Amino acid sequence: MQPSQESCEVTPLLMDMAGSYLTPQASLSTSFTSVLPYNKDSGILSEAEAMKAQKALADGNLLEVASAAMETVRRVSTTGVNIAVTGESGNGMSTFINALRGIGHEEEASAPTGVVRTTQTPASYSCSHFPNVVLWDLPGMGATSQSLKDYVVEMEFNQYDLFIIVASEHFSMNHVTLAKTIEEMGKKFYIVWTKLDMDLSTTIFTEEQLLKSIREHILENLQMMLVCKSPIFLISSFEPLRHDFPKLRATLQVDISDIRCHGPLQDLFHTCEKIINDKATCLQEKIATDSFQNTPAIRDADGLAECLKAYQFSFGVNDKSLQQVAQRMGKESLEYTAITMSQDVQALSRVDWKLMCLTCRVMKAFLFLLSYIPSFSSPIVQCVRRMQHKRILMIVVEDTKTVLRKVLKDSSISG
Ligand SMILES: Nc1nc2c(ncn2[C@@H]2O[C@H](COP(=O)(O)OP(=O)(O)O)[C@@H](O)[C@H]2O)c(=O)[nH]1
Ligand SMILES: [Mg+2]
Repeated sequence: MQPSQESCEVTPLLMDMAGSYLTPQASLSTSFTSVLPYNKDSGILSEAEAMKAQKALADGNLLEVASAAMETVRRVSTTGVNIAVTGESGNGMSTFINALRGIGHEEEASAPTGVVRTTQTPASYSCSHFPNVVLWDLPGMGATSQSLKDYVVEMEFNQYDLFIIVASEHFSMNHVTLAKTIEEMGKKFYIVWTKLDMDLSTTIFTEEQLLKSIREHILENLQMMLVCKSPIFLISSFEPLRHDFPKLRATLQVDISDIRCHGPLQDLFHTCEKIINDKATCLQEKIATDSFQNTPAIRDADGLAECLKAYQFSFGVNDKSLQQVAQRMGKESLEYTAITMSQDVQALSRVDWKLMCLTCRVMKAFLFLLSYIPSFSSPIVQCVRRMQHKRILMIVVEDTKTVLRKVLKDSSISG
């Protein structure tokens, strides 16, 4: 299956590696895979970004990690995204693409539409609302292939980042199977029910009843094949400002950004998580020996509040650092401080039962009584102290990961 030559909207499609334009013949002999216009390498974390985040975390500088995340998001914000529009012929796929692009079907750059089958090969279209996104108008199911399996192979479904399944008038078994196939590929898809204007003009129900029944009809069919819930939009391509069309645009905007950022930010999280875990292991080893008492920041090894502060500072989840991070992410400080468990030792001892046991009155009384038997006392006190410190350390480590997840999520949304 080759991409159509009928679309000239997305110029990179017709460029060869040297940047020169391919002749139609040359292009026709090029595989579909090789002409997908974007370099997926931009969707991974660069070595420099990983190094920067690693160093920042080792220094407990979460603000710098937040900057690294935002830089990554900025870099990948132009990564190409391929969206396939698929369905059955005549459902209104090409008309939907024109509506999404905000152009009429009579315009020269529009996707050809009509009652006869107009789309025989995949055709690509750019869209000014979504820079660096290619909308692929696929031939309808059954137009070219014998079976859905053939269709999926011929259309090279694995090349797309997101699918829009267009349906109208009825939601067929073909639509459901298509949805199931895409779901099994681990890809995201939307169901777009179009020609709503036609449904509304012929129905005997109120608009509200009609919308509800269409939605239920789609959901029932999807559930028959146990397809998970996916976004459903009820639209008319002739009224791109009404019904679910604005919501569809907004959802697309978020998902396109998510597609671009997901891989690199996941990489960044794993890189950071490893540093956090290594740092925790190192501190645990210190705690296991007596040397932790000599750690300058922990002057009094018994002072758990002091110990908590020292670990918070070491991982960059102290109040001041969280405030700075929140500010960098354009959020209220509270949004960041409220998600951490380790606000103060008293609060911590209430929510963490392990720490509660280690710091409760019974434990204190026990340690007090032990102090009358000095030969016993010292090793047991040391052991309890170590357990307390380890527990606090692990809570701070978990908090650091929680804050990190939020930083990555917020930076992805801001992108
Ligand atoms: N009333 C109405 N007609 C539509 C709508 N979308 C598409 N059509 C019509 O449906 C027919 C098939 O549309 P087309 O986009 O070519 O379908 P495709 O084969 O799925 O690409 C055309 O006559 C379109 O004008 C819509 O939202 N409302
Ligand atoms: Mg078409």
